[in-house]
Amino acid sequence: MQRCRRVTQPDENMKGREGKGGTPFSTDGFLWGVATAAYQVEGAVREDGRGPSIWDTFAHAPGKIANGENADRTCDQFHRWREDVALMKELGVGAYRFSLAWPRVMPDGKTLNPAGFDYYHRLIDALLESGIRPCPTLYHWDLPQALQDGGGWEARDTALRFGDYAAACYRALADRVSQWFTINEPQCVAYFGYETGDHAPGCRRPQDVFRVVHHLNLAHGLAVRALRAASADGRVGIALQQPLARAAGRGEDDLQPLEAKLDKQARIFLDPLYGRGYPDSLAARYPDRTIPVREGDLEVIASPCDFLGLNVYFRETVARDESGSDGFRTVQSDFPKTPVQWDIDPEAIEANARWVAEEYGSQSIYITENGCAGPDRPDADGRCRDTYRIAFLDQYWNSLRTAVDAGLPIHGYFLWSLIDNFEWNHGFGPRFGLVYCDFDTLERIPKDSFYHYQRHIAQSKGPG
Ligand code: GCO
Repeated sequence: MQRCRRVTQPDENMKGREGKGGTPFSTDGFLWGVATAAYQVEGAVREDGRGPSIWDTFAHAPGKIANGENADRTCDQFHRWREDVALMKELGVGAYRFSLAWPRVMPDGKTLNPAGFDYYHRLIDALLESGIRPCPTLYHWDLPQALQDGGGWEARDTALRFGDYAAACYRALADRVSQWFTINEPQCVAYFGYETGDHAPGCRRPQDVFRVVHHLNLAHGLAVRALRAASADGRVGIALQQPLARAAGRGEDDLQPLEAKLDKQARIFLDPLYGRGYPDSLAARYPDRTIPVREGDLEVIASPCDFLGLNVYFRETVARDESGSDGFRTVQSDFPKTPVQWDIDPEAIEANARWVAEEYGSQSIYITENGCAGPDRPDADGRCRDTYRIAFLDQYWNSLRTAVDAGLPIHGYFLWSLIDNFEWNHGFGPRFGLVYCDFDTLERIPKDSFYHYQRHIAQSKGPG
């Protein structure tokens, strides 16, 4: 099973597995948070002048999303932000990682819609009043459809537009926002959006995918530069998908597919970000794909960041496969599984953080996503007993703790997700939330894991 967005049907056997309790931290200043993304939680897709995004178009196209679902309403955070902020306050988190919808702020991707910021003003003010740090991501996959019509991420112009959009966001919000993420998982944007076509805009043009990667990297760099120009003390980084995978076997030969996957999905982003340019191996392996680097681009992409975000769920297992250019394919592992058949691989946190710290010298790392999904629903007494999630989180928090104790520079952790939401092409089936959402009534019910995280955060606060 491929990690990203390929979830299978929930396995009822996982229900009822009890957690033992993760070891609490007492790390001063460690940031505990939760994460969501605009298209997944906001709804209100036509309010206050919001324009259509590629995900609106994709979700409304027949056959793209499980059960023909879309996020026109989803959990309606656009109208229920008060309730959600109150839940976060009750939870005790120190930060909320959410994303700004580019088509809300610039409906056509370039013309400012001041009303589009009103919602974010309200949300950010409420977070600050509750003592929660707002950590917006500028791009979590909802490109304005108008920019797609002009070429999407295959067009260099989209990266330039992103720089302007980032500057507009900083102008509007940097007085109250101190920590920013530029782009969430550009790997998924490029490979699911342009190679497999499982995500918006649903293209299958592998020959163009490195062009898309380069423009995403450039967009990131331009956004970093725009922040430096706009704010002296704002901090910024990117949120990447976990770089590491596992080899299916133990032989020398099994390392080759690992390297090939690292080059294609991790180093192609990390190397230029850290000033090394693109890996040479790519040109040899993919002779028909070009990376349209222009003079000065690599300097822009390598603009220093303040931290690196890693979304960590598990390490995919890969085996050699010479049938295509990649040289690797993802295979099943014998790891225990979550209800949606993702591997339970707690050491993935420590291993990934160690790898970026050692390979790239990353000085400040945030785990920007971690969590698991299941078929959660409340019992007859109204309580949602997601014991499998509690067991999962305990194991991952222990790995996090081991990593921090070992001196790895991890400064925060954002649990995916605050609330059940729209899981891309899988629709509303897989529920990742600490809070259950009834998508008919929009009622919110904190699950058992909500109270578990609440206790964990409370116990993890240092003695002062
Ligand atoms: C991602 C996204 C989230 C997902 C989450 C669960 O990493 O794919 O950032 O939007 O919903 O990871 O799949």
